[in-house]
Amino acid sequence: MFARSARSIASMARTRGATSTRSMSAVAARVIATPLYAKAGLALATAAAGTTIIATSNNKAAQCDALPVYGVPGTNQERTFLAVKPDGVQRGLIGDIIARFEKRGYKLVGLKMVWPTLEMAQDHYADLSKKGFYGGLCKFFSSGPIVCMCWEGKDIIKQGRQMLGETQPLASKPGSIRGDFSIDLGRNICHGSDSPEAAEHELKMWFPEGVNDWGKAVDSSVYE
Ligand code: DAT
Ligand code: MG
Repeated sequence: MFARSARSIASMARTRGATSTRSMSAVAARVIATPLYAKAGLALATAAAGTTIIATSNNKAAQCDALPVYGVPGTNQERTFLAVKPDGVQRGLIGDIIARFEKRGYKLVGLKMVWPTLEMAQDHYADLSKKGFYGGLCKFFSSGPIVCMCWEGKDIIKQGRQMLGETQPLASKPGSIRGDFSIDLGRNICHGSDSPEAAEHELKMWFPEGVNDWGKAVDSSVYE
């Protein structure tokens, strides 16, 4: 059932890619709407390679976003929210972390740097609000910019968690991101959604403006 809906969504995306300027203007107007978190004055940049760019008459650009921001769980269009936390940014690990997912064959469909407010951190970690470490965690998460990413591909939610490693870096296997790059629990450098429900919540929260539905030319060399 998921595969069928994914196919129809994919064909919708293809059709949309060929639609007229008039219908694209409506898409552009929607995508250009100011993101919630950009209003905090803290969103620094959004970029993604290979985006389908549509130039509109007022010289702004936007992309088609036929899929919901959280993709289609259980298909090759499954999506997850991954973030390089303030410690990972400080330590210059953004490129290394992105490279692992790129080299594995996953597709980056959303990327931006955001300096979270304390309120944003509290919202992001709301499920941990009863824990004793919640206050310190939120304070740290809002202490500097993070890199927000939306990654797409088969089984990405579970595979993403495995590639990050265990919450406790000391229990993380060498070869995992946390196992290779971190030591202490409160400085484990990265975040990943732990379920389809979490991915939906987090992607809606961090990418209210949507992401980029672009076709990756080498997908036929990644998927059989
Ligand atoms: P994860 O980041 O692996 O999803 P989590 O959601 O349980 O783990 O916790 C969020 C972050 O909070 C985690 O990356 C590090 C921190 N944390 C978790 N357990 C902690 C603890 N017992 N003491 C201090 N910080 C903790
Ligand atoms: Mg978690």
